[in-house]
Amino acid sequence: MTSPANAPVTATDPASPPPHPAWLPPEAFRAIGARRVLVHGEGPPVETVHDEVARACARYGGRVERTAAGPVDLVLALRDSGPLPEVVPPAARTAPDPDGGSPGDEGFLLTRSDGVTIVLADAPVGLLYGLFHLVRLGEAAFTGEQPARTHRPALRRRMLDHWDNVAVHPVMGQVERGYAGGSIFWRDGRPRGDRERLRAYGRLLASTGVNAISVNNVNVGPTEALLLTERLDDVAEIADLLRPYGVRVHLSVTFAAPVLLGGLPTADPLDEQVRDWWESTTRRVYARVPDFGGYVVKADSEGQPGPFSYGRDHADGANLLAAALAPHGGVVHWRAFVYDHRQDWRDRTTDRARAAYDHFAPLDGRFADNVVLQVKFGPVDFQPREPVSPVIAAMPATRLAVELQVTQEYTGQQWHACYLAPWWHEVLAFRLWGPGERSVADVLADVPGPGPRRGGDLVAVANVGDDPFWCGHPLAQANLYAFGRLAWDPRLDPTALLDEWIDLTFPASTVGDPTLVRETLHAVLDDSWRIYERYTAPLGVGFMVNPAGHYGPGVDGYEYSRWGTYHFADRDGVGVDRTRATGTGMTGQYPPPWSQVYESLEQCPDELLLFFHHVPYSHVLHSGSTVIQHIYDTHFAGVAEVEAMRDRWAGLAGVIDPAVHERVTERLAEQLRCATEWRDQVNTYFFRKSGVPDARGRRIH
Ligand code: GCW
Repeated sequence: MTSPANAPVTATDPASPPPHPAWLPPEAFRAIGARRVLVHGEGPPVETVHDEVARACARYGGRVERTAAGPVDLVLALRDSGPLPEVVPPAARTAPDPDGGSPGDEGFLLTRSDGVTIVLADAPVGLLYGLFHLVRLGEAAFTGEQPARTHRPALRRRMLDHWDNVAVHPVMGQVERGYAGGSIFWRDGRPRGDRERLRAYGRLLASTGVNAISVNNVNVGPTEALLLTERLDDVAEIADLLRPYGVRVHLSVTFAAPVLLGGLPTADPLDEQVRDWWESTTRRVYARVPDFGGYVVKADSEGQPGPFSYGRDHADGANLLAAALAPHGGVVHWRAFVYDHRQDWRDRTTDRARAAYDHFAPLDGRFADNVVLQVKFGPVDFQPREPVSPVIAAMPATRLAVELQVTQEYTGQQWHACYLAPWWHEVLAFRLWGPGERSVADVLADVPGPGPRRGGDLVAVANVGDDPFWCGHPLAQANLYAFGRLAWDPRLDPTALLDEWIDLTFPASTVGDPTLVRETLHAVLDDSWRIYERYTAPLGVGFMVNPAGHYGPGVDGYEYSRWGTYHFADRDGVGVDRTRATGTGMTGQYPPPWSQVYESLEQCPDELLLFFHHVPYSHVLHSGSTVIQHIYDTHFAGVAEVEAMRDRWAGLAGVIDPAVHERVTERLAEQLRCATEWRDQVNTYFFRKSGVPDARGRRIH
């Protein structure tokens, strides 16, 4: 058994075979490829649409043309590209846009009448999104009459951040928190030049609706810093490859760039020369990459430089970069992940979970219009269970991005099957001001109501690498897929998204037993995030991971460290007191009713109990179980469920692609080993601390 720590990094070079098609195998295009198709319009993404359709038609017997020469089954047309082709039925051309809104920059209108399916868009990329919508529909796109419906993304920017290093970092490697081999962009300090792989990636992203990526780690090292200036050509090359897919490129930059790259004595955001340097540097970036997206900045965070060094605050810092980007239409994603990473564990007054709010909420109203404050979804750090960050409710005058983690740093590192869409859905659907009020998704989508009205982005840390299956774990592709789809429409149901992904990735005609495949994938993935939660840190307390790589258990791994992630277990109880009454007061950062709900031991939801409260092991949960018995029960249950996942998966042998089957089988074996280790360490730890035996008499070591 290969363990994650010493798993070989899969290297491929430009000449290597193309990676796994993921959710876009040729078969997914069968319904379109069998039709007579007209593609009308110009612009790079329209060419992409045409090429996709042409490839599908060559395979499945249809035909594609640019001007109608006869009857067609499908029209994909840009509305402002001259008169619409004759074949577009009069009803479709004159029909007002439903919902009163036009497709806009990225949307499309879909209708079907008189046997013709019609996709109309106002901008080329809308046509591309329309095409991929048809791919998802398959044959259903070509049946019956369909009234006109406009599809538009709920969120303006749907972005993946790559924590890829250009040069291999001595500790973090080529990709920080990357679990899928090397970087698709960089290798050993150079661009890896695998153009086909980048095109394939752009295609996958466009098919889910992702429209922006950043191409380097937010921890910016000396080599990475140069991408902004002398290595701009490397960035431009990526931008050129992704442009046809409607994906704009952003860059992580270091706040110290004026010193490091510009030779200035300071990076003080209020210094005139520093301003000039950012302005001229940014001008050069746009001269080279006209549709450049903007900068991503991790400042004063975990050792990265920032405005604090100059006695300035984060509004000063963010606005400096925003001013340089504004004339070109760019944005700065300024991360709110600012906390004291050198805290003394003896100091009970400092609470890392408070930090982002304490730093940023007072700055609301001071950020320029093109600053997007990028907030991790929870107050601590991408844990499998945390409350939603109170910052999202606290900054009505600031544009926000909520940051998720598709890469499975704390959720099994792509060795464990862990379908994260249900978790993200829960976060996005969380009603920040209580039942009936606006959700996180509403804030980002700028749905009217009290509270923030600036709209925002959904951003996630990417999970791909040069692994033949893109993600190490073939089933982790579902997370990448679901992220893009949720960013397009946060109301989508995670189970339905899994079905979409299954339909595309395992088309019925390519597998032995489609029903068995669907049932097995649901059995393995539907509840996998909750299963992961069960065998890891209990009741929202978080961490308990091995500090070396955040994989596997380490109950006290962080307990006496400087990182601010403690559980405070002793012989009597466990949990972090964040109440206003007796703890750090973090509950007061939430608006009502949550400020009261989290404060109250009686009302606090079980799954967050130990995040907000320190309780005795005998404390009785809403579930009726004591805390200690809950810990034992969930850990035994979690491992049993992983066993069941493994057994279910075995039933797909000979039914799906053997390479996929084998890879997942290998990963499930490791998941079971690791889950067992979690169970035994956590249960034993709490048994030894509390002395309370398992009420069911199971073996605890
Ligand atoms: O979760 C932590 C990771 C760091 C990461 C940091 C961040 C890029 O362990 O590796 O650094 O978050 O989000 O900046």
